[in-house]
Amino acid sequence: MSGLQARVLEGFARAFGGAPDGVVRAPGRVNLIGEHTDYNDGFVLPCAIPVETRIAWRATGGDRVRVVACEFGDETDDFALSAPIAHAEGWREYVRGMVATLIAEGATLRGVELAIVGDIPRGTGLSSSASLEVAVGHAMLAAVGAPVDATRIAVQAQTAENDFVGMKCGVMDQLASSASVEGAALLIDCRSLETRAIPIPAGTAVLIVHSGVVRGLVEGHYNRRRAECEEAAAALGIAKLRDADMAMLDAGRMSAEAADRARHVIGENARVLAAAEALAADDLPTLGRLMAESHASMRDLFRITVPKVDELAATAQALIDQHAGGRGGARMTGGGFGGAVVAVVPDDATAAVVEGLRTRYRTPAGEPPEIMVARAVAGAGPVAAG
Ligand code: GAF
Repeated sequence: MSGLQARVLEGFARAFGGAPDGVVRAPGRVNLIGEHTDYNDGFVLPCAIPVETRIAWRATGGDRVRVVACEFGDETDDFALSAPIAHAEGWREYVRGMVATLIAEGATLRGVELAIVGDIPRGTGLSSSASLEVAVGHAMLAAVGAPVDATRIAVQAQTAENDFVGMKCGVMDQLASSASVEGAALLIDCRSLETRAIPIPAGTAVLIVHSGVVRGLVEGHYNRRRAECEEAAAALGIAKLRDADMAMLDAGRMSAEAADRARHVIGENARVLAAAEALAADDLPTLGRLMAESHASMRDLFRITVPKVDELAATAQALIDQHAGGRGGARMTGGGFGGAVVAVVPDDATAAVVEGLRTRYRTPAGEPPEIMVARAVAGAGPVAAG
């Protein structure tokens, strides 16, 4: 039995007594390329990673949702399904937001007991909140025997985050957690919500390297970038920057800053599509070049990197050039202002790149970086008993 499975079963027994009716899981994600494109109706290329939220659930009937968060010292929550669901602090807000959204969208839910565990590092941009929302959705629907549609539950999780929590994120994190395919990255068209699994070639590793810069006050920065994109689209007379092209930006219809944001989004969408083709063709030099261009665009045009993250991405790229002859690349991943760098590296160079990063990079606290060598896992679903 995995460590998380044992923890969730023990946590359930401690809080509620006995055994759950079932266990569900929803993974975190890392984005290979396509940053701040999702809410512009563009393209992204994330993959789900082997860290996750796991929830043990038991149907109790009646009206109450009773929850224990085992990673938070067994803190609890308890609320009714039949009354308006009030806001709450911390992890409770995501649980309540997802339940409120399911109800608002017509689900008939019944009372449950939920025990939550997880191993996604918080503050690193690996989508712990999206995975919590998606896992709660799976548990609530499983408890009433309702089927789960991977795309619908992702959009409901996004709605919970946008309208209940107040973070105006796009759909990438939730859809990656919900619909990813084992061994593949997921090319998502965030307008149509169509997805295409792009197999990650055998012999290729995905490294996630934490800069040690914990993302603080991110929501304000993030929501401002989103508003700037909306302003740029409005100035161009279009609904979303997906429909913009570089030629439109020369007409001088907006501030230099807004034009830079739009330039990033237009370039990044093209890079995602090219990166998906490169990955599918096992063309790691091209993928690496696109990742480097993406990082430069986030730094210079979208302005969401910080100096330590720039240093880490440059260090990783130099090591990939040195040990893999440029077969692979590195870039900041996630919403920005700290967090992690993702690197795609051939297996034969992984040990040298990891060792080099531990030797050459120091976090702001003076430590070597935390590094995860990840494989792409499947999206959310029930966990088999045992
Ligand atoms: C965060 C958001 F939640 C995503 O929707 C996405 O916009 C990402 O930042 C940036 O690409 O993870």
